[in-house]
Amino acid sequence: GLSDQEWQQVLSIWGKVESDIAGHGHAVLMRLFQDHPETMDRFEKFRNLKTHDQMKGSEDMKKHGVTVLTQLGKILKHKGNHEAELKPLAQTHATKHRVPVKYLEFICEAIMKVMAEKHSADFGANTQAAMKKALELFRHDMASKYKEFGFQG
Ligand code: MNH
Repeated sequence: GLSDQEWQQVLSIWGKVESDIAGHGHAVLMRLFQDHPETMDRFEKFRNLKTHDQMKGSEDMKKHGVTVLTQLGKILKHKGNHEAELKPLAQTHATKHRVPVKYLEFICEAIMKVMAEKHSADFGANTQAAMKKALELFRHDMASKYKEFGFQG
C-alpha cells in the first residue's frame, strides 16, 4: 500500500488535474489512441474518428475523458479502500467492454505522461513515484476483480 504521505502527494497533484479535468481527460485519450491505436477498437462510439484532427475536435471524446478521470479521482480519494467503487467498474470493463489489463496499463502510462507534460514543476520524482504506486494498486485490484468475473484480462 501507500503511506499517508504518498496518498497526500497523489491527492495534491490530482487537485491540479481537477482544475481542467476535460483538458486532461481528452489529452489522456488522445495519447492512449496515438501510442496504442488498437485500444480504440474497444470503443464503438469513436469508430467515426479517423484522424488526429477529428479526435482533437471531438466533443464526445472530451466528454468520455471527463467520465474516466472523474471516476478515477473518486477511486483515488478512497486511498486504497476502493472496493465499492472498483467492483462495478471492473464488472463493466470485464464483461461488457472487455478491456484487457494490458490496456489499463497503457492508459495509466498515458495518464502519467499527460501529468508530466502539464505539471512538470509539481510532478517531481517523489510525486511521480507515489502516483505510479497508486495506479499500480488500481490496476492490481482491477485485475483481481476481473478474475472474480471470469475475465482473465
Ligand atoms: Mn473505461 C466506459 C472509467 C479505462 C473502455 N469507462 C467507462 C465508464 C467509466 C470508465 C466510468 C462509464 C461507465 C461504465 O461503462 O462502466 N475506464 C474508466 C477508468 C479507466 C478506464 C477509470 C482507467 C483509468 N476504459 C478504459 C480503457 C478502455 C476503456 C483502457 C479501453 C481501451 N470504457 C471503455 C469503453 C466504455 C467505457 C468501451 C463504454 C463507452 C461508451 O460507449 O460509452
